[in-house]
Amino acid sequence: MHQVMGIVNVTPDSFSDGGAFLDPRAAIAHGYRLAAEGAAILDVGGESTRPGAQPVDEGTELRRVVPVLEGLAQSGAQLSIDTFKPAVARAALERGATLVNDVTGLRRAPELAALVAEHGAQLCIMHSVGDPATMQDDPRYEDVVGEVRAFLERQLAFAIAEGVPRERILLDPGIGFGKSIEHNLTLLQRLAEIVDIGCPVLVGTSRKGFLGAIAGRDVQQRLGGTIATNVLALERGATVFRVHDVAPVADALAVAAATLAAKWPTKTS
Ligand code: HH2
Repeated sequence: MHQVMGIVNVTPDSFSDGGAFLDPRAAIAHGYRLAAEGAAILDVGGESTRPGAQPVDEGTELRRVVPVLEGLAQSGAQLSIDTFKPAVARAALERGATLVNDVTGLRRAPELAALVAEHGAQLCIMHSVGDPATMQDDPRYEDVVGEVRAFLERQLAFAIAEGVPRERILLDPGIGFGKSIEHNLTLLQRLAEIVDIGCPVLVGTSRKGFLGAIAGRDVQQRLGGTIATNVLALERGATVFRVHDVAPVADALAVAAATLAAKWPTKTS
């Protein structure tokens, strides 16, 4: 059982599609396209978290995402809000979002957990270190998998204590967020140790820099690397796949899932 999460970046500066969907009509049309291509979830974000990105104020983020969430209400896909700001999460939850995707894993605003609980929504807790502005400045770990796992377990326990039922929580190792190429590869190789915590695991490798570094590709040419990493993550037990290119990744995952099960049709959501 797996789900594809399509990315809807309503930003001028996202690393791979910045500016393409800043106009709400373009973002809504893009969301509908991704849903038609097989995205069960649409992740709407109004602030880039790429390395070096500058913060966006709450008002700007709200103005970007609210019309898009409203426009996607009838898309048939589950709506997710990619934010760590409680006011943005609240506005999204009031407009039909049922998943809050927090790339700071409740570090920036622990009160997000109670807000999610109050709305009966789902929460994605992602591992990251520091801020986007500085997170790629020489990241270091003694044991990257152990440290990411310990962080996720700690934040999971906190979210449960704040009233979010365990079955509504997703965990994410945060590929590319304060990690070297080797850190990303180690986390993907040993993803089963994160899956072992017992919550559904979300992975986001789509078009990220380490894929380009390995294959020698610029940002628009990383679909092959995106597919390879998502298929391997599926094999290691991940269940939600956050991607820009929904159709080809959905096809790859469907074939990979059928192969792993030696069975078709396999349930895809
Ligand atoms: N990656 C990005 C943003 N949000 N959320 C989760 N849960 N996991 C991820 O790996 C993740 C995420 C970065 O990708 P993108 O949205 O394409 O870029 P930008 O942050 O520049 O908008």
